[in-house]
Amino acid sequence: MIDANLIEAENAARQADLAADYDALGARLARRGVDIEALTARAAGFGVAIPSWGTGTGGTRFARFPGEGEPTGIMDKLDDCGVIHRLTGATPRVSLHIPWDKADPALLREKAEELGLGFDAMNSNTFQDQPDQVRSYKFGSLSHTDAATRQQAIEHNLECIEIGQAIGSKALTVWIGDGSNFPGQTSLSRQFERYLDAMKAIYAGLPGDWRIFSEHKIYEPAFYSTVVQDWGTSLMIAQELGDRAQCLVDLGHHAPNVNIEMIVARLIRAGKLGGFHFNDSKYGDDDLDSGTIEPFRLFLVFNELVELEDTPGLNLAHMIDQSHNVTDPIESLIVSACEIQRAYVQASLVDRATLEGYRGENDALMAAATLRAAFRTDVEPILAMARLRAGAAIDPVSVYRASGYRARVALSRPKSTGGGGGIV
Ligand SMILES: [Mn+2]
Repeated sequence: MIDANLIEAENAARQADLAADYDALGARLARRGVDIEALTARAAGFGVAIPSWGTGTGGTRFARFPGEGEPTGIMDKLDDCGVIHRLTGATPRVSLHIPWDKADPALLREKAEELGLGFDAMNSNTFQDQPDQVRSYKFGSLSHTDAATRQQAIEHNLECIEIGQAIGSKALTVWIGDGSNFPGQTSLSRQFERYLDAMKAIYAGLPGDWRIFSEHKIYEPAFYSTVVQDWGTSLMIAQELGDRAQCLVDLGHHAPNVNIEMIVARLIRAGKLGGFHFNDSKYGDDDLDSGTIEPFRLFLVFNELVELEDTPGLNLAHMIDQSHNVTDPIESLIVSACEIQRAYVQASLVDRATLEGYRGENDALMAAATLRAAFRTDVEPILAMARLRAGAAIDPVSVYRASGYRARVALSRPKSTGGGGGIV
């Protein structure tokens, strides 16, 4: 799909400059006692999963403006994910959304294998009604007042596990839109009890080597109360369900100014951090591209992850969750994956022994300066070298544009219609 000769030619044109930049950075880092090769190895070992739904143009509740050559189904989406991984070498897995991505598991497996991809956590969907659905989720799903509706939502989640098992996934992420729009509309306590009971039924069907992730979100689509509204509730859920239940932190699902890196540290302490949905935001759950608004916050999240990376049992599912409204989704996902990888490498650069020394002396100014020294380091040559060595592209977006991939697939993919809201 992306001609190997094109990648090679584009890399060849940039290789001498990269080598010079890499050597210069290596020399600078060596003066700080840092081995650049160790960092490049860490960059090469880092992966983040692509959300299948992110490959199509997203939208708001006002409108959706699709571009040319949008994927028409899961096989097209997997092709696009294959392109992103081919060019970045940093996105080896795809996270599926059911029922949007429903297909013959054997075909899914075959296609993924062909593209060198695997599958990350499965995502259930009980926040909208499907055409063949018997009972509506208008007033909730896993926490609905009606037992039969709850049961329908439970069965959907069990089906997601079944499909996931057939394609080699090992986790299920549950996010629900349940909540209320009016004070008094629902019993805050009984609604949560119903949710817990339903989650216990799903947990009972979880295979022994699987995990279930509880994803919280402060508001939307419910605007007065949300059943799983914050990390405290998510932690309660994970603790009540059992060892294989953990919390998933979506960076956009918090109140403004919440200290997310502290939540990360607390959940790791509790053995309950399961994974991330990376994105960025300015005002709310904006689903903007990772690292575009608050790159320092992304760095601080990774700073906690790196500081605590030797915590026994820590096994994180890194996934992107974004909505691309004004860009080519493939380009946004390429850049986002690189930005997440960048934050990881920058956090790996923190001089932890020195930082500990300043902490011990209560030297707040120098402790903060130690973090900033890592954050300010331009690690692009490390990321580019990791890509080059993996056979990916030194400059992935340039190669993607030169490849003409989007125009080519537009010939065989029927034009997608605009239509109404497309929040994902
Ligand atoms: Mn999410």
